Amino acid sequence: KIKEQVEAEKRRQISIRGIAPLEGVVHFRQDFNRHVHYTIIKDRVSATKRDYYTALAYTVKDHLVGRWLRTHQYYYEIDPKRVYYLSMEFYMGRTLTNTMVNIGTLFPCQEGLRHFGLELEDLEPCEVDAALGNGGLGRLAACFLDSMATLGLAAYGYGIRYDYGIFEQKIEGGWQKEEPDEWLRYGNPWELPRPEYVLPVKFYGRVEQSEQGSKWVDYQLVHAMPYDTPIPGYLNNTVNILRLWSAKAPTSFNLKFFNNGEYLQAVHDRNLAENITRVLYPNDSMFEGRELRLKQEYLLVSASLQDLIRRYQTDRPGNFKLVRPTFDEFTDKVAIQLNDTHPALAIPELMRILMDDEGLSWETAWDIVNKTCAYTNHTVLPEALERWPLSMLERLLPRHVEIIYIINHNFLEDVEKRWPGDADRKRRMSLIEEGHEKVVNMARLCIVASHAINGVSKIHSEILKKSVFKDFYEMFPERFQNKTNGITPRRWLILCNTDLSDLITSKIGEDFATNLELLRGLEQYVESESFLRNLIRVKQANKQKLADYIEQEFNIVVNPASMFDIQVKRIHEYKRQLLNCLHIITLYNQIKAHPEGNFVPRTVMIGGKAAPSYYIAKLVIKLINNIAKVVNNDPEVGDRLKVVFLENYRVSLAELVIPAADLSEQISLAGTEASGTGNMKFMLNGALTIGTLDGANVEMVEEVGEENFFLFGMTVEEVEELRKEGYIPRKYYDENADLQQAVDQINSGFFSPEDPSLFREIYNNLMFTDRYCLMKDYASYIAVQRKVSDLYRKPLQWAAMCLRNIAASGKFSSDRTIREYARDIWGVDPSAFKLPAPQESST
Ligand code: T68
Repeated sequence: KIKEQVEAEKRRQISIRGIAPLEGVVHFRQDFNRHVHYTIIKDRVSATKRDYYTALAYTVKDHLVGRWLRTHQYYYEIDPKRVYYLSMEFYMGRTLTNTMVNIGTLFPCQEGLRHFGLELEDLEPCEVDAALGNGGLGRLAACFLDSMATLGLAAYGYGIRYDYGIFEQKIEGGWQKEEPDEWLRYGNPWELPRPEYVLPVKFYGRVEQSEQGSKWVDYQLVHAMPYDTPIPGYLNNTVNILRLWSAKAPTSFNLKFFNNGEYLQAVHDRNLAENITRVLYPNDSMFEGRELRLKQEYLLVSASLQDLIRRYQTDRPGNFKLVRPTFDEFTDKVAIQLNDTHPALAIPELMRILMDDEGLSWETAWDIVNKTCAYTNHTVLPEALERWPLSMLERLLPRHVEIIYIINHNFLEDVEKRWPGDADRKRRMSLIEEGHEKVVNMARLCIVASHAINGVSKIHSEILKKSVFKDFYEMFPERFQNKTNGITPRRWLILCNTDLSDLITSKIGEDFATNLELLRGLEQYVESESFLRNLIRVKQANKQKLADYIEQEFNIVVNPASMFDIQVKRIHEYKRQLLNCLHIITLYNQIKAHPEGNFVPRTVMIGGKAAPSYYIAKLVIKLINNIAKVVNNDPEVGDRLKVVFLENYRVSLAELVIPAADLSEQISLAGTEASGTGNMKFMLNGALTIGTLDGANVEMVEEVGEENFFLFGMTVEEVEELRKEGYIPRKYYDENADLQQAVDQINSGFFSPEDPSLFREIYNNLMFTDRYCLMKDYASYIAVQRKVSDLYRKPLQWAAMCLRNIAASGKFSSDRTIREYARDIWGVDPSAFKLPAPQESST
C-alpha cells in the first residue's frame, strides 16, 4: 500500500499536469472565493456543485483574458495573413479542463480545489457539452481550432451559435427518443456576446439593374450577433477566437404591423427571424433541402464575410478608418477554408460584395475568390452531397443565382474550349443539374471557384480524383490535394488519459504534446515487461472507471477483465454496426452450442446517435438493445458476453470510453468512410483495431504494420469488381451456416418475441440489397475476430501490440494536418514565436 503511494507520488512529480507552484495555489483560492461570492452570489452554505463549477469556470477564464487581449494586439501589430475556417459545425464538448490543460494550470487548480474539499472530477460533469456538431466533421473543426492556436496561426473559426445543439438521445424500450439539447439553460461562462459588432444579413427581395450595376432591393433584414469563445493554444500564450453568429430580429423588424397598431403581433414575429439559428440540423451524411437550413448557411457566410472584410479594411475593430481602401492585398491577407460545401455560398456572396458593393470587375473579383477560397470534401455518398433547388435559391437569394449562372456559363465555355463538342461532358460538369427540377450542385461550384480541393485521407482523395470528381480532376489536376485528418493530442490524450500521458512522459518527456511523432521513442520498450505491465495497469484503471459508469447509468454489471470491444460513431448503414451485431449473435450462438467451452470474455459496446428521420438506423439501435436483452439475461452466458448500448454518445462520453477500449471497431465498407477520426483516438489511447482498408485505417496500417492490425474485408478494388460481376448477398447466406443462423434469428423474432416481424426490413435489406456488402465481408470479419480473441489470451503480447500502435500514432496529430494546410493551401507559416505570458512585460 505504502509502496503504491510512493509510486503514485513519483508519477505525480513527473506529471504532464506540471507541478503546482505554491503561489499559484494561493491566488487560485482567492480568485475562486471571489467568484463564488461576487459572481455567483452564494456562500459556502448555499452554493451547489454547479455553482462551484461556474465559479471555477470564471476563475479559469480570467487567466485567458490577458493572453486573449495580447494575442489580438499582436496580430494587429504584425498584420499576418489570417485564416478563416468556415463551418456549420464546431463540436467543442467541454471547455473547463481543456482550458486548464492548455494554459498549464491543471495542477494548481486541482490542488486549490482540494482546500475547499472539492474534487475537479466531481465538478467537471456539471459542464454541458457544447454539442454544436453531428460527428466527425464538427469534431474535426474543433480539433483544428486547437491546433491552429497551438501553432500560433492567426486563425478564426466562424460558425453558428445554435440555441439547441445535437439532440439528447434517450433510449426507451430499446428505441431512440430525441430530446432537445438545452445547453444554454444555465448560461455559458465561456462565451462573450459582442452586440457592438452586430451585422445585417439580407434575405428574399429582387435584383434591380441600373447604370451602376446590379442592386439587391426589397430584401428582409435579419441581424447576426456574434458571440466569441476563446481558443487557447497549448502553453504558448496564444488565444484565438471562435466567433459564432446568432440571429436577432432588427429593431425595425415587421414595422409594418407596428404602424398598423399591431404591436404585439410585431413583437411575436421577431421569432421568425430568430428561429434561423434555433437548432442544429441532426443529419450527418444525408442532404435535406430545407429552406431554414439554407438560411442558416447564408447567415454564416454573409456575416462572416462582412466581418473578415471589415478586419481587412480597418486597423481596429470599431475603428472605421479605412487603412486598406483597395482589395489589392486581399489575397495576401485572407485565406478562407470551406468545411464541406455547407458554407459554399461564400463564393457567390464574395463575388457579389466585390462587384456590387465595392465596384470591382468580374475578372478581378473572380481572381480574388479563387485565390482565397479552398474546399474540403468529407464524403463520397451521393445522398449527402448538397444540391439546392434553383427555385428555392432564386426566392431567397436572387442576386446569388444570377452570379451562379454567370460562373456556370463561363465555366462551360472553358470546358467547350478544352473539349470542343463534348456535350455529355458539359452535362456531367454543369453546376446546374437538370432533373425533374433544376438544382445547383454545390460541390461543383466549390471546385470551379477554389484554388485547392482536398479529401481527408489518402484513399479518399484518390477516390475523389478517380471517380466522384473525375471530370474536374482532368480539368484542374493541380487543384486536387490530400490532407489526412488528425486529432488534437491535448484533448485526446493529455486531458482524457492523464495516467497514460504520465506513463509516456516518464519515458520520453513531455514534448510529444506538440510533437506527437516523438511517440516513436516508445518502441524501444516493447520488450520491457515492467513497462508493459504499467501499460496494462493504466488500461485496467480506465476500464474500471468505465465499468463504474455503466453500472451507475445503465445498471449493467460488466466484467472489467473482459475484452472491451467498442464501436462508437454515428449510426449509419455504411458504418456497418449491423455487421458488429452479426458477430455478437455468432458469439452468443457459439457459447450456447458449447456452454462449457473456454471463451475469451467480451463486453461489446456500441454507441451513437441516428438521424431522427433515418428509420433503418433507428431500427438497428432497437436491434442492438434487443440483442443485449437476450444475451445479458441468459444465465448460461454469464459474464463471458455482455452487450451495452452506450446511450447519448457525445464528446464528453468519448473521453471516458476511448481510454478504456481494448478493441476498436472500424468496419465500414471499403470506399465509404472518408477518413474517420475515432479510429485515430483509439489507436493513440492503446486499443487495437479491427478494421477494413477504408479511410485513414489504410494509413494507420502503413504506420504500424499489417501484423499489428486486425485487417479484414474487401479492398476498394474488390468491391468494384464484385459490383461489376453483380452482387448476390443471398449467396453468402446459402454458403455459411453461422451467417444463416444469425440472419434467421433476426428474421424469426428470436430477438423480438413480442413482435416477431419487427426486424423484417433489416432481414430484407441484408438478403436482397445489402448495399454495403455485410454478407460478403461477414466470413472474414468472424475469422479475424477469432484471432483477436486468441491474442487477448496473451496479455503481454497484446500489450506489446498496443504499445506499437501508440508509438505509431504520431502521424495522426491534427498539428501535422494543420501544418500541411498552412503550407500547401493557406500560404501561412506556423510561428514558433511564443507570446509573453500576461504577467511578463512585452519586449
Ligand atoms: C465525416 N463527415 C466523415 N459529416 O464521415 C468522416 N454531413 O469519415 C470524416 O473523418 C469526418 O467527416 C471528418 O473529415 C461528417 O461528419 C457530417 O457530420 C455532416 C453534417 C451535415 C451534413 C453532412
